[in-house]
Amino acid sequence: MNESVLEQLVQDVLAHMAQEQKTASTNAALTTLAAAPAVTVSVNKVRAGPAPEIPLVEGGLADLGSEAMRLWIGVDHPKNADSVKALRAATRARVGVGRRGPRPRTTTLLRFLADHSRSKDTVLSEIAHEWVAAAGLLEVPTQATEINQYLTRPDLGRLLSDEGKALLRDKCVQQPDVQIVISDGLSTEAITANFEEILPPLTRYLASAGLSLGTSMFVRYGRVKVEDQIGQLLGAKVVILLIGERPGLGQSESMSCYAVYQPTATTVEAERTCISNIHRSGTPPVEAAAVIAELAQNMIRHQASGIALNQRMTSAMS
Ligand code: B12
Repeated sequence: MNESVLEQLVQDVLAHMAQEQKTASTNAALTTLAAAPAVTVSVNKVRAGPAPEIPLVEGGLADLGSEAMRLWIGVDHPKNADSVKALRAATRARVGVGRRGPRPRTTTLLRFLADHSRSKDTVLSEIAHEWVAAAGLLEVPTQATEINQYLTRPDLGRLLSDEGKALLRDKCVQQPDVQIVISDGLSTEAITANFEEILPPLTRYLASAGLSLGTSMFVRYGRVKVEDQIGQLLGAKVVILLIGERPGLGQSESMSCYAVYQPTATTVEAERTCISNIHRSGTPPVEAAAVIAELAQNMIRHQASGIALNQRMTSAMS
C-alpha cells in the first residue's frame, strides 16, 4: 500500500468516526428532549398557577422588612397549606419561600436585600450624643475614634482612650459591687430598642438585692474586652456589659450581656458568662434583666464567672 492510499484510508476512518460521534450526540440530545415533556409541562404549570398572594399596602407592596412580609409564603400550590403556614410562623428562618423554576422568586430576593441593608445600616449607624445624655449615661470613649476605624480595628475598641480613663477616675463611683456598661458594639438598634426595658428593671433588681452600683456609662465604639479594663480600673466586683450583637439577616435589635467577675487585662472569654439574644422576639429585655441580676448575685456569692462559676454552682448543688 503506497503512502497516498494509506493517507486516504486514515482520512476516511477519521471522517467516519466524526460522523458517528455527531449522530450519537444528536441522538442523545433527541432522547433527552423526548424525555423532557414533564419539565416543559411543570414550567407551564407554574406559569399558569395563581401567584402566591404578596402582602399589599395602600398604593403598592408592603414594607419588605415588615412582619407581614416575613410571614409571606411563596410556595405555589402547596400540598398542605396549613403546615407550610405553621412552619413559616414557627421560625424566622427563610422557609416556605418557594421558587420560580430553579431560581428564588423576585420577592424572596428583594426581602433578602432589604434585610441585608437593614443589618448593614445598624452596624454603620451611630448613637447620637443627645440620646446618651437623655438616657442619663456617662459617655466614655475607647481608642477607636470613628466608625470605620472601629470596624476595621477591633483592638482599639477593647481599650479606653486617655480621656476615657480620666472620666472613670474623676466621674465614676469607685469599687462598686456591680458596674453596668452599655456599649453600641455591632448594633445601635439593639441599644435604642431595648435600653428602656432593660436598664431600669436591672438597676432595681440589683439595688433590691443590696448590691452597690457604679456609675452607669455608655462606651462608644466598644468591644467585649473593654469591660475588663473598666472593671480593673474601678475595682468593681462584677461588670455587666450590655452590647449590640452582630446583626443577623432580619434581626438587628439583638443585645447580649457579657458579665465577668473581678476582671483584669488577662481575663479570657472562658471567664465570662454570655446571655445572648435579648430582644422582643427572643429573651424579652425585662426577663433578661431578672436573669442578669440573679447571675450577678451568683458571681458574688461564688466569687467566679464563666466556666468556673458553672462548676462551682454545680458542685454546690450536688
Ligand atoms: C462572632 C461570634 C463568635 C466569634 C468571635 C470572634 C470575634 N473576635 O468577634 C467566634 C467564631 C470566635 C466565636 C466563638 C464562640 N462562640 Co460565638 N458568637 C459570635 C456571634 C455570632 C456574634 C458576637 C458578637 O456580636 N459580639 C459583640 C461584639 C461587639 O463582640 P467583640 O468584642 O467584637 O467579640 C467578642 C465576642 O464576640 C466574644 N464571644 C463570641 N462568642 C462568645 C461566646 C461566649 C460564651 C463568650 C463568653 C464570648 C463570646 O468573643 C469576642 C472576643 O472578645 C454570637 C451570636 C450573636 N448574635 O451574638 C455568637 C455567640 C456569642 N457565640 C456563642 C458560642 C457558644 C461560642 C463558642 C463557645 C462556640 C464554641 N463551642 O466554640 C465560642 C467561644 C468563643 C470564645 N472566645 O471563647 C454563643 C453564646 C451562647 C451563650 N449564651 O453562652 C452565641 C450567642 C451564638 C449562639 N447563639 O449560640 N463566636
